[in-house]
Amino acid sequence: MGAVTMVEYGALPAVRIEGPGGAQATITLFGAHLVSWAGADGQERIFCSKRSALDGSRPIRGGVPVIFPQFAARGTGMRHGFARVSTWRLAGSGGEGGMAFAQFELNENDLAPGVAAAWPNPFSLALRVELLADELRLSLDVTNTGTQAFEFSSALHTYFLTDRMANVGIEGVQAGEMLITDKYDHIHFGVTEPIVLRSGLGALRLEQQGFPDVVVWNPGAADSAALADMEGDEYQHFVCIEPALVEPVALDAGGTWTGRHQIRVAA
Ligand code: TA6
Repeated sequence: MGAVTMVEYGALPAVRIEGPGGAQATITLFGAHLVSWAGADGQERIFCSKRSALDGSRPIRGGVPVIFPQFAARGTGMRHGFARVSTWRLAGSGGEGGMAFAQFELNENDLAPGVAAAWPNPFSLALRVELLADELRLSLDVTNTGTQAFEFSSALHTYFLTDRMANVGIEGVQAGEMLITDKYDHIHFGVTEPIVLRSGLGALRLEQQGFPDVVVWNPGAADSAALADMEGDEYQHFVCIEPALVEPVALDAGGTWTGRHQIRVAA
């Protein structure tokens, strides 16, 4: 329990965490991108496209992209920000008391020159990934290490593996259970209840703190066909449920913002 090893995921260096009861997770340094998670029951819970680039040339299609400092095209910077296309550092790992973890960090010195020039604010990001037997905990700290406030948005753009779209039900983002029949792309502002995701793979209970919003996305058949990094009917096999801070907020010099996401295998 608590083993953390370096592995390869495609052509990308990655960290594999082995947690209690056989739980495991894999996170690439490119993007600090969690690409696989299974709890003690061994069921993979995270979708990653078979056609995803896995060489750092493009964002990974699937997993948990870390979105920072911009959500989607809502700003003048890179779509969904630069964190998902930057190479993070493994800053710590370990485990005790039924939990194993790895922590990844990124600051302005890690950015490609063009990226740094476009967003000249000193900052530090820390993504901590904690594995329990039946639970994954993600925690993102954004720290302003400069002398002037900056604005940012963020999300943990989680692609959940499902069996078929027709079997997906989501509780907690709107009144009643939400079903997805084709393309769906919606920001639910101010979600405070836990969310339950049901599919033929079982149920997951999702909770978040710090992130005020939840984005639910599936491209549906037509948009999926237009995505070069998504294969055939893969859109049938995932839904994105993303804890998000969509409207930019100001972070004062020296300040830290924290967003958390817990995903638990439910009965
Ligand atoms: O979070 C939803 C969304 O903004 C959708 O509009 C959809 O385009 C998705 O993210 C994926 O974006 P990407 O840049 O990874 O293709």
